[in-house]
Parts: sequence; C-alpha cells; structure tokens
Amino acid sequence: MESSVASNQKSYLQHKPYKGILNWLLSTDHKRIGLLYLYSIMVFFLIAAIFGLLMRIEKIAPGETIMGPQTYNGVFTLHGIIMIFIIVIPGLAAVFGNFFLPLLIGARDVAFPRLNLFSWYIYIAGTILAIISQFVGGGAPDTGWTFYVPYSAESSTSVIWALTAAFVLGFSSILTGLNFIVTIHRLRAPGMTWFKMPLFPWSIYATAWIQVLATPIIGITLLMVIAERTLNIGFFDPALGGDPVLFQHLFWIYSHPAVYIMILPAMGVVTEIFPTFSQKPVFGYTAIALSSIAIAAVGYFVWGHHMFTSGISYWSRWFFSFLTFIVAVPSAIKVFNWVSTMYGGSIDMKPPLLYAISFIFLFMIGGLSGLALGALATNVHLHDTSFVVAHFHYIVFGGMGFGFFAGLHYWYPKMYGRMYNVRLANIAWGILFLGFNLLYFPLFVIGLQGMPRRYFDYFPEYHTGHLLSTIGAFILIAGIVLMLYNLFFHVKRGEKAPANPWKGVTLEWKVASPPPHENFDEIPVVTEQPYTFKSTESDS
Ligand code: HEM
Ligand SMILES: [Cu+2]
Repeated sequence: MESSVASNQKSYLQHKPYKGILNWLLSTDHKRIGLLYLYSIMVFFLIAAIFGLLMRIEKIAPGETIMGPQTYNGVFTLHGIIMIFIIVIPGLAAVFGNFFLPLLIGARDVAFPRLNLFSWYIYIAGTILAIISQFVGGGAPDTGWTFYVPYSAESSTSVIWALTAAFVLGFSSILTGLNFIVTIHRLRAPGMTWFKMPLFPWSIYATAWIQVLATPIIGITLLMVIAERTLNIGFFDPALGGDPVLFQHLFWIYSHPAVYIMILPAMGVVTEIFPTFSQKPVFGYTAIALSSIAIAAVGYFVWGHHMFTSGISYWSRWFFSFLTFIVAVPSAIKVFNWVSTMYGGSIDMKPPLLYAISFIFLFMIGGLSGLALGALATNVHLHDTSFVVAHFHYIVFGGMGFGFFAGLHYWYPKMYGRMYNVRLANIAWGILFLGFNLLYFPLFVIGLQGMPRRYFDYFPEYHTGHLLSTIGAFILIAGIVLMLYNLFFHVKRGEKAPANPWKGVTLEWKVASPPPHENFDEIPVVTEQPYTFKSTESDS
C-alpha cells in the first residue's frame, strides 16, 4: 500500500465553508461531528463528576455533612442519568466511531452524513430535557437512573422530564447505530473483505446492532411509565393492577446489553493499541472479531441477573446465573488475546499503552467481581450494597473510561495534528490510576460488610472505607484535570505530529495529521490483513 501522505486537500480543521461556529453546527463531516460529541461529552462528564465528588464529600463522615437525604437522592439520580445515558452510551462509539470508523475502513464519510449530524442534535435535545428536569415542577427526579416502579410512577418529582430525556437520547443512539451498520456494509474500501477489516470497526459493528435492536425496548418501556403517570394506565403499578417485576424485565432486557454498548467500543480501541505498541500482528484476529459478535449476542440473555432478589422463580434464577457465566467467556478470550499480542513484542510503554494495560487490569477486577454478583448464592448478600457500586465503576469507568482515555491518547495526534507532552500524560495517568483505585476499592470491602448503596449516611463502622474513598475521589479528579489540561491547553506548545507517530499500520495512519477534509484523495485498495507489520517499513 502506498504510504504517501501529501494531499491536495485542506485538513478537515481548515476546511471552512461557513462562517465561524457554523462550521461546527452545520458540518456533516464525520470528523467534526466526532469532535462535537467529544466536547459535549467532556463538558457533561465534568458536571457529573462534580456530582460524584459532592456525594463523596457528603459521605466523608457519618451523619449529614453537606446535604440531606432528598438532595442526595436527586444528586445520585442526576449523576447516574448523565453518566449512563449522556456519556457512556454514546461515548466511544459516537466520538471515535464517528471520527475513525470511516478512516479505518477507507471511506470518505459515514453512509448518511446528514443523519449523523441530526443524531447529534437529538442528543443535545435529550440532554437539555435532562437539565430542565432539575428545575421544573416537583424538583429534581429522585428515582435513580433505573426508574424502578412503582416509585417512579408515584414520586412527586419531575420524573416525566427525565423519562422523556432518556427516550429522546435513545433515538440518537439508534440512528447512530443504523448509520454505522450501513457504513460498514456498504463503504469498506475495495479489497477489504470482512476478515480484512480492522478490529475497532468490528467492535463498532457489534455495538451498532445492540443499539438498533435493544434501544427500542427501553424507549417503549419509558413511554409506558409516562402513560402510567399521565393517563393512569396500569402497566406496572400494582395499585392500578400492573406488575412491577414486568418493568424490571423490560428495563434490564435493554440495560444489560447496554453495558456492552458501552464496553465493546472500548475493547475495540485497546485492540488497535496493543499491536501498534508491540509492533506485532494482533494475536487471534478471528477470535477477537467473533467474540465481539458473541458478546453482543449472548448479552441479550442474561438480564435476569439484576433480578435475583425480585421474586422471579427458582429455575429462572438458576438459568440466568448459569448464562451469566457463559457471557464471561468471550471477554476472557479477548483478554487472553491482548496479552498474547504483547507477548514477545517490542513493547513501547507510551501513554496509550499505559491506559490500555490499566484497562485490562481494571476490567478484570470489574469482571471477576461481576462473577461474584452473577453467582446466585453470593448475589443475594451483595445485592444493593456498595460492592455493586464498586463493581460497575470498575467496569464502566475502569473499562470504558480508561478505554476512552487510551483512545484519546492514541489518536490525539491524528485528530489535532499535535503531540501532547508525554511526561505530563504519564504523571496524569499515575494520579488517575491511584485515585481511581482508592476511590472504588474500599467500596468492595465495606459492601461485603453490608454497606447499602444509595444511602446518604452510614454507621460509624464504615467510616474508614468511606473516608479513603472520598480522598480517592479528590485524587482522581486531580488526575482528570491534569490529563485534560495536558491535552487541551498545554498541547498548544506541543510540536507538530507526523502522519504516523506510533508506527501504526491501519489506514488512518496513511493520511496526514490532521486528516484531509475528505480523508483520502484516492480510495485505497486493500490487499493485506490489517495488522501486517513489516520490519522493513521505514518510519514516516
Ligand atoms: C468521576 C468520578 C466519579 C465519582 C466520584 C463517582 C461517585 C459515585 C457515587 C458516590 C455514587 C453513589 C453511590 C451510592 O450512594 O449508592 C455513584 C453512583 C453511580 N455512578 Fe458514579 N462516580 C464517578 C464516575 C462515574 C462514571 C464514569 C460512571 C459511568 C457510568 C458512573 C456511573 C454511576 C452510576 C450509574 C451510579 C448509580 C446511580 C444510582 O444508584 O442510581 N459514575 N457514583
Ligand atoms: Cu447485567
């Protein structure tokens, strides 16, 4: 494949057909839309992280410190809604999927560029509704992001606004998924057969199917709660003749697969990073590609593990517990393959690899504690304790969050055409990693001892755990701030990035940094497997 990077087009950042900010608001360029998502997600992440910090400050000592129980309920609900529906569900797919999927498969854009921009507007509309819900009617919703009935049918807070917000956000997710599916089917470069496609696109493909197939279920379920509240139709509320357990089934039939919407693209990102920083072909290409599909498929059949204590039958509990153990297999296959990819490679310990390796480490802790929760006998004791809070933060933040940071450090030079300060990035990683574990690990311990989740107060015997956790939260936030400072402010002093700073071999590294407006002057023709490292290949 030719490695010429000179292009007769302007870079996408210099391509400005409109005036000022309109170049962002009206652009249908997948790269600019990816950045739109990146900036919105970063802003909302900082807001939601501050809510997390406020909760931790409340729990720095037993008794009420900075807020009462009702405020705490509102704060953890908003923290959960923003983190889940506004940050991690669009997350990597919307940011890196948009920016890099077309580049990695050798296309000029996604299949439906206008629909792509429209999805971002729907996303913003949903977000605005979530913000409004804090200020109208009966006050901030206090149901938790899970909207469990009958409480969510009865709470006097503005639950309807929050439900509508999540409903609207779902459309953005579905349309993005649809766009990516069609893009992958129709726009792969000539010669790029399915099994010559890089693995990040494979993970996006698996994710997109979940977005398209699972999201409508949550949409209709949220509408049913709205109908119950406004029209008094008894779907879920026993007082109206409904069944509350039905809600939990419908909610988790979506929300379990949704954790794979969050994690699969992160797995895809680190799968790109390991071969590059080991300068070795990925180990077990086919196994990694197909395990993404397997995770997406099996993930539909384990939702009952959220309901072991909700009064479902003995056999369904047994069965869901069993299936939960099956879904761990394809994830374990991936971990095995990542480690084998590094084995014997010439490892270059740069920030993207640091984040990718910590992804494996944290994801393993999250996954193994997930098996403790998936086992019926232990679940009954651990359900609704802070053990669960620790488990899902290790998965979503340790997994998806660190995967996101890995991708950001890996592709940053390509996206902006500048190098960040590597030393500062390493320091920020160290602070983040330390803070993260100090924040969440104690929650495993006090959870085992019986500390319930979603409580604003606790008995004095849990004090040490909570204190450590709160200190960890401050350290973590400091790490995040340093990381963002390095990437978005300090970088102005950084040197220009070459087209291929890490010696990657996938197609995005064959175009200039930042990429030209239409990515490729000529669509490349693909003849080889995606991870063919030639030791003779000279650095560009
Ligand atoms: C930035 C630092 C973060 C801090 C300090 C933090 C802290 C907390 C705290 C204290 C709780 C309440 C636990 C309880 O009272 O039961 C919580 C709940 C939660 N967090 Fe975080 N968190 C952070 C990041 C994240 C991220 C990245 C996600 C992404 C998914 C996330 C998702 C959630 C969810 C879904 C809940 C459950 C809310 C509920 O119970 O309804 N958090 N977090
Ligand atoms: Cu689940």
